[in-house]
Amino acid sequence: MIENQDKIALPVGVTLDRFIKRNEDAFPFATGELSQLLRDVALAAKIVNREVNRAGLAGVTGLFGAENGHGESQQKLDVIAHIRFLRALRNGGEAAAVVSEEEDEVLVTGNEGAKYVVAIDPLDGSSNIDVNVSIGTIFSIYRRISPIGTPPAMEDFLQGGNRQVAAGYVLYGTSTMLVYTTGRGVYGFTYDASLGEFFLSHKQITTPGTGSIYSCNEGNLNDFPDTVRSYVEACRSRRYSARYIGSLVGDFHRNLLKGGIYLYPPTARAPNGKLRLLYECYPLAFLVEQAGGMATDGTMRIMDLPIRLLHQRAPLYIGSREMVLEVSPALSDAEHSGGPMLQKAELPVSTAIS
Ligand code: AHM
Ligand code: MG
Repeated sequence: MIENQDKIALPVGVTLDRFIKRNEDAFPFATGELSQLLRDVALAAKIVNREVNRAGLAGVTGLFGAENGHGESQQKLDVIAHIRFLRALRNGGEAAAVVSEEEDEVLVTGNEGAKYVVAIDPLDGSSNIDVNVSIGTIFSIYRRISPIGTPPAMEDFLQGGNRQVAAGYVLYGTSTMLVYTTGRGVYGFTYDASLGEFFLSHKQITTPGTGSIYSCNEGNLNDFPDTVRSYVEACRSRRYSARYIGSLVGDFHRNLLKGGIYLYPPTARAPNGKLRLLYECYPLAFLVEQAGGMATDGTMRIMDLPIRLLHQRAPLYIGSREMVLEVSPALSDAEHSGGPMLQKAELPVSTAIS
């Protein structure tokens, strides 16, 4: 799964900038644009981190008074984070277009010569903003398929999860972390605000093969499909721990490190699930697979799910491999009968940096 491991193994304590630079040097065709894009994301993350930390003081929590395109009320910080990331990506020059949870349409940056496009949920877990609970940013990067030098197209974003070249998240928690993958393992960086730097703190993250934490909104249990309801009941009877923040990044991050499963099944209110494929499910699926875990919609690998709409929703079962297999019976059967879909060798390989 992880190539060039020796070349990118650096002592914990290196800065994100240095790590990205060394990482880039390990790949002969690297031209530095993707590296710059990752630095732009990190810069915006620092700015958003500052806004999140002083949100109560600056009076920016609470509703902005508008609704985003999906009829969800926008929080002030959602809007601020959206603007910060957009500016960083536009001014950095390496993103031709951006899709954000906060806007219906593709946002064109004017950087027509850029090779990449970015899908982003600028501030996820918005219901937690006002109550000082962890929130996060999720991002996903594609190499555009529209000709470079021409306006970017919607198709650039509808390539499917396997075409991601990088993905990651920022967790604004007890400390702020940036975790990302370019398809060669998962690395975590912790922010030192006094120095204004992210430092490598979690080298080559691998997730436990199983765990004893399950994370879902159990208030919706009666709406869950039978297989999922039975699985949750099994978790209870095994005395697993229920842990659910209601911030996907926080729940995902905890389970990634400790072992566990996050579930957002279809419900009566959200028959296709609640989460968005492009900037929530795909990027976390890419990360979890790179860490040795698994992500499905209950019937197939999230990375293989076709996408037709920018803001398409999907059910999500993600985390430790054994646990996700248990709630995805068709895939489990395929694996046991030697089916090809879940072989580790099939982890994404379409991630060359150029
Ligand atoms: P958001 O993008 O509006 O913040 O919604 C996504 C969030 C996830 O972070 C979280 O896991 C989930 O919605 C919580 O949903 P619910 O309140 O239905 O449990
Ligand atoms: Mg979201």
